[in-house]
Amino acid sequence: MDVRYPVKGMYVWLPYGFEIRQRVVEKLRRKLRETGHEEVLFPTLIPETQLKKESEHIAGFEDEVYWVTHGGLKELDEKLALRPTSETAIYPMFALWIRSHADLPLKIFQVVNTFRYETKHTRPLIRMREITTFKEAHTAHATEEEAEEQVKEAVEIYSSFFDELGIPYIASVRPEWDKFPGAEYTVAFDTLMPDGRTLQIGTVHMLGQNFAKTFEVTYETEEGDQEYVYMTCYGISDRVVASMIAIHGDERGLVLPPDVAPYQVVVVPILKKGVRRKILERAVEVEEMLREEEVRVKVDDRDMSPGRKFHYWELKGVPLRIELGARELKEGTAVVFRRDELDRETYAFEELPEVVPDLMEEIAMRLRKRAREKFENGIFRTDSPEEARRLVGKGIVETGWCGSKRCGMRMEEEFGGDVLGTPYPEEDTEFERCPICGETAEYTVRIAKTY
Ligand code: 5CA
Ligand code: ZN
Repeated sequence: MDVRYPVKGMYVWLPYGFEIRQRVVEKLRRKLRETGHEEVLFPTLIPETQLKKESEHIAGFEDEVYWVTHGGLKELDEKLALRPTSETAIYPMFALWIRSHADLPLKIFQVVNTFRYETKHTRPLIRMREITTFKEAHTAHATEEEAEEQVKEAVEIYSSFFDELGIPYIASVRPEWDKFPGAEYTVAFDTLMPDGRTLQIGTVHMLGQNFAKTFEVTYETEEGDQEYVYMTCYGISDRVVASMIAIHGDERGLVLPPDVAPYQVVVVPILKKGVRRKILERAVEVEEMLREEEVRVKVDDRDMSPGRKFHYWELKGVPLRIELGARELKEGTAVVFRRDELDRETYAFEELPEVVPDLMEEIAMRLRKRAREKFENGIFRTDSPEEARRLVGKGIVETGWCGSKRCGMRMEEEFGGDVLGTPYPEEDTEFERCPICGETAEYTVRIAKTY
């Protein structure tokens, strides 16, 4: 991104980053379509009365809303909000669309930009005032059980999405004081960034009937009664790209999972007098061979030293580099360099169409495994408050909790982190006591320094 754009918290996507983003979004789109979600696109502006209708919701977002007050010089009759999220845009339309049980479940999503006047330190991809890749899904159901099932499905969709990108995560039920404004409860996905702080990379909210009651979203049951629907919503943003970059990257730059890499293979010809043309021809041959296997491949024939090209593509995170010189030409081989392990291996030229797809799969698995191991090493379990204080900041600390807000707040203060919540799905705690009050631990609770 170009971070020099002159509005705080707003950044410019550049072509290479944009292509990575596109592939990440497409992956998510596919998963949502496969599970019966349909894509829609709502307007960016929300009338003030509509935004303010759900009291808890607006209380949560009030400080973060950008307002459009004028059309040209004329003051608008009603202020319009730039959507901070779209519940209050979408649900009044749900009320019009949903008539009977036959219209349910309704599962839609959109990928849009949303606006939040964030007051915490803004950063590209992580805390933006214009969130440029806000994928929000919204669903309506006849029964509470079906809505609960939808929460589970959403958690599964996100889990497999993160898995494929090699992003490790844990899911937690956020504490009451940190749930989504207007929700019954929130399940959040957190990953661990290299500096020991967690990043919330996705959330699934059980909305119950709260918004349905506010916006009169009802349906006619088989018996002919009018009932409120149960709703869920869940979202993912640019933060997924941020965590992918931060978690897999190294001191040479990006390391991209082959799935979302704009180029999966770059071919660098190492030209030598006398055989220049032959080497270039060989490079193009490799390109064609791999393209046939649906590999995204590029021959870098720029007039630049091979060393500089190596650095250039390493910085960009291209998973595999094929080096072709006079020696390879003579021996009928190719040198293949792996970006993840920074390792070279020589293969017979004809083997490439088989070797390259295999290596890409291996790289994806290796990235995922390496990230998962590091993540597991950043999860600490302790029942000692001193230990907890020492470990918060190094990663995620799990300890016992009586469940009271008072003790939760005290943990935040004394341990110097935020309460991420309790494990999802719910599990019996291994801890005996709450380290603050000494009462029986009802839950395992997670605390970490957060972004
Ligand atoms: N309507 C619901 C579900 S879409 C909603 O708005 N949930 S949210 O507030 O939790 O946002 C969804 C996700 O967007 C969060 O889990 C977080 O990963 C991401 N997100 C939130 N604020 C920002 C921001 N300022 N910049 C980048 N990503 C953000
Ligand atoms: Zn307690």
